[in-house]
Amino acid sequence: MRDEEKDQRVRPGWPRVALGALSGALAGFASLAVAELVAAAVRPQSSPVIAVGGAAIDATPAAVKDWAIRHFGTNDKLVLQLGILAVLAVLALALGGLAVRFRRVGAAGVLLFGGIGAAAAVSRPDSSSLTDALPSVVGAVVGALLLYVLVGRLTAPARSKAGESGSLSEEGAGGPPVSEGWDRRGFVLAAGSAAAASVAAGAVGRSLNASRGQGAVTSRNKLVLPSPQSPAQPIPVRAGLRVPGISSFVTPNADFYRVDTALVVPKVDATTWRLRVHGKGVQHPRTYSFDDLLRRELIERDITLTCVSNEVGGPYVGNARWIGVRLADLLAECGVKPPSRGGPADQLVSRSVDGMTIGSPVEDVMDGRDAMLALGMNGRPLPFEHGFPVRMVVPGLYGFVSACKWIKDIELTTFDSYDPYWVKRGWARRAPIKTESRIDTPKPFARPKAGTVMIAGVAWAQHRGIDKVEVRIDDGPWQEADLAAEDTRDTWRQWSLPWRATTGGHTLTVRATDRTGVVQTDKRTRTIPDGASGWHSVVVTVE
Ligand SMILES: Nc1nc2c(c(=O)[nH]1)N[C@H]1C(S)=C(S)[C@@H](COP(=O)(O)O)O[C@H]1N2
Ligand SMILES: [Mo]
Repeated sequence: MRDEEKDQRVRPGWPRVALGALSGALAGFASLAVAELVAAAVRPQSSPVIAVGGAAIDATPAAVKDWAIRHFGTNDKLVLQLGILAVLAVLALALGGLAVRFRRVGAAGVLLFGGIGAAAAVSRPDSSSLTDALPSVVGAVVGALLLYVLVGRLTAPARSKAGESGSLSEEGAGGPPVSEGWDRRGFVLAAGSAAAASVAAGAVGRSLNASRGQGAVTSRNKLVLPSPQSPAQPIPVRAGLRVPGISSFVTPNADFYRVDTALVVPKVDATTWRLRVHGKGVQHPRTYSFDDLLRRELIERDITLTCVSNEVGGPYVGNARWIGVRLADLLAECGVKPPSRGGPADQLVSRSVDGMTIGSPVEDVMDGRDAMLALGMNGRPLPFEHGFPVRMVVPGLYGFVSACKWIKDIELTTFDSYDPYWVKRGWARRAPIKTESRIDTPKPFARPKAGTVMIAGVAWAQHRGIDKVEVRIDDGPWQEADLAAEDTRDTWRQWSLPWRATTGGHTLTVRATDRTGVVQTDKRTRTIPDGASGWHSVVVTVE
């Protein structure tokens, strides 16, 4: 009996290990809640989950990231954060269980995770201050102390004799010896108040974080875009077909695809925003304010954007009417010459406030196409998600080599001497958009009625233009589709084909031909390194 009792003290029983695990979970939750609160005072991006998540995004192999974008779409970031929280929860439970036997080790473990969070926060590319470590450090210290105290209650003798402390210690009297030799009341009190305080800290931190960036919001609300000196030509009436199910010719801002690495959307105040232009061969380096850009000649252009991660038939393509300043003019003003006129720099690297780097060919942005620093999207200031206050847009180049959002710096350099973000991760240095087409309707596995069925969709070959779209039913001959009017060669083009559908299963396939005569290839390639190719097919069952 004596031996058994001794054993109980040294080797805590499962109920107590479970309470230890609960303590670990509480300590973990308290750490994150406190970190959230401190991050509200420092900056939202310094919160450990955001920092570790950002580091995870950067460290994720290109293939996995591409897979995540394809499968979770814009929810990829939510999935990532939930994943991190799930891993943390498991670790916290384990540390808590361990702490029942090794109290200091458990607490040290919490500090270790705080250290990882702090390291991630200060090494993020958008971190400029060691204060970014504070949320993780303060959170971890609070969590470690809490775990130490809670587990202490589990192993300390009860503060009051059984009977005096009421139901709390009487409850377990007849059961397993969990209630013996530990401060049940102290534990419940400490755990309960810690949980309540954490919920409060977390909630306050959350709402403070959410209300940050008021200056940016105000600057955006106040912004009235001047009417452009060089307006876009009106969109031809017949550029948009009236076929149910086809993508609208202009993609509304709210529906526009979003692809970026930012876990927290940067909120940049236009009144303090600056753009620096410098680097190799820049004879007159300059810094521009938002007002400097507003005072320049503004151009308005319809340009279709495409993501290199868009698989054949995928959704990461959208068309908008942009307002901005001509990038080539601004570069020329700084004394930049394209390589074809003897300029020493062939790569233009844009940097964003969140540390993204994007490299574009200087030759392309200065060859007369409407490469621009965009301030407006479909008649509105850029939405925060799409790069407010200023982003780059270059017709004909995939977004990852051209469309830097939240831009703050342009450096002229060479492709040989610098690899930007995506290139470091296995994507191509140069990536013109491939000629592609997509069937929007009928949808895959649709069951249309026999008779005339409209097959319709979009085709794009930005800056070359679409000249022909053909559709094939099963293994039949290619039939030329009706092309909608072309807006510009920088925009996608709608097409349609009335089909006399007969009952049974059918495979519909589309291919486009661009104005240089290139027929969309049937050779299927992956999105990495320079964009997917192949024909889009849709299988339907006609009833
Ligand atoms: N700062 C920043 N800019 C960025 C990115 C990013 O991750 N960060 N992603 C690029 C990619 S891959 C694409 S396809 C376009 C997408 O622009 P959108 O989200 O406005 O559609 O933005 C580009 N600009
Ligand atoms: Mo992209």
